[in-house]
Amino acid sequence: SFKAGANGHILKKHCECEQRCLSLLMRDVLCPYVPGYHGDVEKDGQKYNQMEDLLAEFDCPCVMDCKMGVRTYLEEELTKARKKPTPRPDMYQKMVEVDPEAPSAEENEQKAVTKPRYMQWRETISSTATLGFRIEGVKKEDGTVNRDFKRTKTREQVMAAFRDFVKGDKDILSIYLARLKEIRSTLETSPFFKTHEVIGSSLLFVHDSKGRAKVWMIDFGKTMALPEGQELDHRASWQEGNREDGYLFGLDCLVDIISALLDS
Ligand code: 4IP
Ligand code: ADP
Ligand code: MN
Repeated sequence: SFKAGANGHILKKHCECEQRCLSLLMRDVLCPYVPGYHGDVEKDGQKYNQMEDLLAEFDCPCVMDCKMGVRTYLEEELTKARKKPTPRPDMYQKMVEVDPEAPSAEENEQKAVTKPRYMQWRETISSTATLGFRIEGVKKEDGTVNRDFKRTKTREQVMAAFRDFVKGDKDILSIYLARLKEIRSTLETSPFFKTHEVIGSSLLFVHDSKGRAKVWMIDFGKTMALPEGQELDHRASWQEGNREDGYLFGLDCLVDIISALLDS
């Protein structure tokens, strides 16, 4: 769903929700931590959002995508699945590929699961449910991609993955840590962040062998404005209806884990 665009921009398949968020973010204190947004364009009959290529300033970048929050689906997907459950054979398939024992007898019968059921299962086999974030994938400098983190769950497993990602380089880790703390303190004052439920968004870690390292917030396809007057804490636990996402809970854990790596 991505394409290379003009003057170093990248094109991501258009999404109304993401467009709205990126536009608002350009005027928010979070602006330095999200890709620059350059409006929408149409190419070969498909609409795209045009944004800054975050990898442009790096040589052979190493990239890690961490999906933030304790919850990875919208509350409305839960309501929908209850009212009118859509069987998802594709998600059943993805589930048995990781763990044939995971589906219930009924799910095995249907050869399908609902979306929230799949998403919750993904949250609990990974670190999402306990640490408030999970590693989605890593791209090495040679371009090889590793998406095999579905069962990376414990603090120790996450630490090992980060250690491997930076190849033990503490200078890179300390740049990452400083940037994460900067993002955290900015999030705590951001009007945008206070008034949005941030679901399925990632922190993108990028470094290269020249010692450059940076982190950005990306993917606002499921970031929703709250009703007028409502605000989120982003650390409180989620109860259905309160729309808490656990974003800062996860960021606190991430900061803690990288600090521990630096101290070891
Ligand atoms: C995917 O599961 C991811 O959770 C996607 O989220 C989600 O897209 C997909 O839902 C779901 O199948 P795996 O990562 O286990 O393959 P993201 O795009 O943030 O990675 P949504 O639409 O929820 O963003 P479906 O319903 O699109 O298949
Ligand atoms: P999706 O909605 O399909 O999950 P994301 O926005 O999360 O898409 O992006 C998927 C991947 O594409 C990210 O993990 C990252 O590697 C890459 N990516 C996304 N946005 C940018 C960007 N602005 N610059 C460079 N790479 C990006
Ligand atoms: Mn994503």
